[in-house]
Amino acid sequence: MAKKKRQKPAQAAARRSAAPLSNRNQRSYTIADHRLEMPEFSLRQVRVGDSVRYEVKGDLSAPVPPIRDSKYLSKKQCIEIYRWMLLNRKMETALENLYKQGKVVGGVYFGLGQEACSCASAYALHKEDWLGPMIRNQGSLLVRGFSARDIMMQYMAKAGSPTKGRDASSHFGDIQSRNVVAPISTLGDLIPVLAGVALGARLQGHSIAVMTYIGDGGQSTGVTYEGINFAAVQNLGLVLFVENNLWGYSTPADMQFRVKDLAERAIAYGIPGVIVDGTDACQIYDAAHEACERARRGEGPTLIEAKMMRMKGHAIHDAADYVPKPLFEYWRKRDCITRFENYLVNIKKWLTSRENAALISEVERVLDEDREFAVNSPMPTPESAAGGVHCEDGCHQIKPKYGVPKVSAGTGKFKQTEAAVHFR
Ligand SMILES: Cc1ncc(C[n+]2csc(CCOP(=O)(O)OP(=O)(O)O)c2C)c(N)n1
Ligand SMILES: [Mg+2]
Repeated sequence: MAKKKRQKPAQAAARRSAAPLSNRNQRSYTIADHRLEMPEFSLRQVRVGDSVRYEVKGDLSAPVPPIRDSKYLSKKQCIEIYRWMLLNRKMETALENLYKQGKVVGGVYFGLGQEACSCASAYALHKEDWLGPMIRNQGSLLVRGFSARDIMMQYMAKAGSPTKGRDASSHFGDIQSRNVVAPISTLGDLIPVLAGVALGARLQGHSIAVMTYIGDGGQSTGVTYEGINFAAVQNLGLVLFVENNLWGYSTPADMQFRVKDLAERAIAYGIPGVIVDGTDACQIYDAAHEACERARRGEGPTLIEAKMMRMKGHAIHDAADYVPKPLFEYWRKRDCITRFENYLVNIKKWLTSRENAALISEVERVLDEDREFAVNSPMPTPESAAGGVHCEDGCHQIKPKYGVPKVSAGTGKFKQTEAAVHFR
């Protein structure tokens, strides 16, 4: 009889670790992934002499996926979002030209390829909700009620711009009527600020949605962790879009984090994580809408990872030469506007070619008018430079938006008072 070969200890250990764990030791978590395509490719850094370049590995020949039908959007709403996306893109093209004409003060930042993410996300907000956009979310600002004229004047530092020419490109908001917190350049810092807005609203008896964005690069910051964790622990209505556009400056996402999907980070915060195709406006809207509804019900934050590609350099000064060309070609075929246009005109037949052409030329007309107005409007006077820094009329009151509640001892219920916060 053949003798049974004795296993070496290392082999036995390997067999043990490959054996299925009992249910008691095993945990499973769910990340909802709404994409109709799951691209699998990776970027590798290659050193050639003194220089470095990136190589892309994976199948880049896959057919372009269809748009996923929205569970919530009507025909009219889809067309409205499409219009915002067109305005977003055309405004940024106009800004690029104004920069080349020497009319812009400072740089220009683009959200090319990310218009669906900006516009369809902000479209899910209600009037009483809040938005904290980042530099590429100029489409979100348009949806929230700023005009292309405001944004172009801001870039040209005109007297009539939101900051009256005192601050750069994206650094403006509106806490009075549009509920927009000005972007904060320090990456991640908007997250605790927006969580604080939700907390403030809740102390005043309102559960609202507060939406902000962070990039694949910016999500590595410590304050991102602190902000999301605080919102999670406090059950605040934070809707965080992690815009994974594959690059942070010239650093590819593969050199930024080891998790497969950034949505997986949600598991460690104990909140829902969702993945969407960032070039599909319907997927973006549906995820944003569900997260906002959850927020308004007081059920806490949601992390939504939107996968897409930054289709230009970091800003206008960056030619993005380090991006492998096949990657651009792959994502250009997935352009969010071309795909949405095809969906509306050819798939759903919600727009005839003629209606589509009329819509595009109406957007161009509005933009031309706004650009002319912005170009011809005056620069600020030198004397005005120091204005608006300190309160000029003595002390003023900033009234709480929703009224100040008081937590009465014992009941934990809110009572309204007439109190207001004084700033001196
Ligand atoms: C805390 C912090 N570190 C560094 C920077 C400089 N910085 C500005 S944008 C940027 C890259 C951001 O990449 P990502 O978060 O992926 O956003 P994207 O530009 O791709 O939209 C860096 C490093 C900063 N503004 N804040
Ligand atoms: Mg990025």
